Amino acid sequence: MSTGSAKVRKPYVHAVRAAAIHAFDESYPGLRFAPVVVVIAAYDEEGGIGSVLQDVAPEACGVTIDTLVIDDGSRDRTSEVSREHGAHVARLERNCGHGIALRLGYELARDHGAQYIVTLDGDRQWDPLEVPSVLEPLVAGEADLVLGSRVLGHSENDNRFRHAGVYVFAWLISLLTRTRVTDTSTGLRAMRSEVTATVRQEQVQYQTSELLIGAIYQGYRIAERPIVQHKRIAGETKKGNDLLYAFRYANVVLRTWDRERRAAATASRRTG
Ligand SMILES: Nc1nc2c(ncn2[C@@H]2O[C@H](COP(=O)(O)OP(=O)(O)OP(=O)(O)O)[C@@H](O)[C@H]2O)c(=O)[nH]1
Ligand SMILES: [Mg+2]
Repeated sequence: MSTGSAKVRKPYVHAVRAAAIHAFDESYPGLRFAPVVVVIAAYDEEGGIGSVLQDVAPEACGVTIDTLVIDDGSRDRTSEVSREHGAHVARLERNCGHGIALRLGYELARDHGAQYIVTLDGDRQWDPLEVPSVLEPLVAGEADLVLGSRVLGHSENDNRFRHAGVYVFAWLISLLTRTRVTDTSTGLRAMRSEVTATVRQEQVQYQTSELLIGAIYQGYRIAERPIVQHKRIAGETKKGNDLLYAFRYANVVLRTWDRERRAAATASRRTG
């Protein structure tokens, strides 16, 4: 289980990623994705992934949807179950971490023609039936990154510490970036593919806030839609100790904010 610190550099990641891309290209020669690709990073999620995939509609808001599962070194049948449910699958042969798995998914989606990328988790905490709700502002051209917000909607999570953290980090990021957001770690997000290419991303496990803060500083339009967060339907959490999680998340928020505001200031000086 990889619950390691924010930017742990695993020496094998580069080779494992390259091998996964190579194998994916061999499995799907000439692949051209639908305009929307739902990307799911999954690590030992054989119990939940099928249920997630079966409820992703093949079309929403007038655009067709494909699914892409990044199997992050699972030791169970995550890849097989995903294929049985119609997903494209790229497999990292060793566990690399949620952020690395998602970025591989973004890259494959972009390289094979996706216009929009939606993220979900493999444990069905985020409801595939709500994909159209976050997709709608994108397709309407009203936003570049849409967050599904459990604060605007509802959470079935009974972990009060984690739930309080959602409010605290929303407050902090809103204050730092002067952009009102209510849910910064949501797993249900929709974005223009371009956002995933232009925003700097390095985090291995706390990547949602990094992408969000970077997108805000690059001037992308952020929107939120109410959604429901359910309880994990199978398997175990991969996130580890809550206090450590909160501490590391805060660290990532502050460092990313500092990095991105400096980068934005430099860019605006250059353009005069
Ligand atoms: N944390 C973690 N998640 C991974 C990793 N690789 C892929 N994932 C997937 O990332 C998604 C989120 O992980 P979860 O363990 O559900 O994290 P979470 O939703 O914040 O935690 P819970 O509320 O306890 O479920 C799941 O689909 C995981 O299978 C990894 O190395 N670490
Ligand atoms: Mg989860």
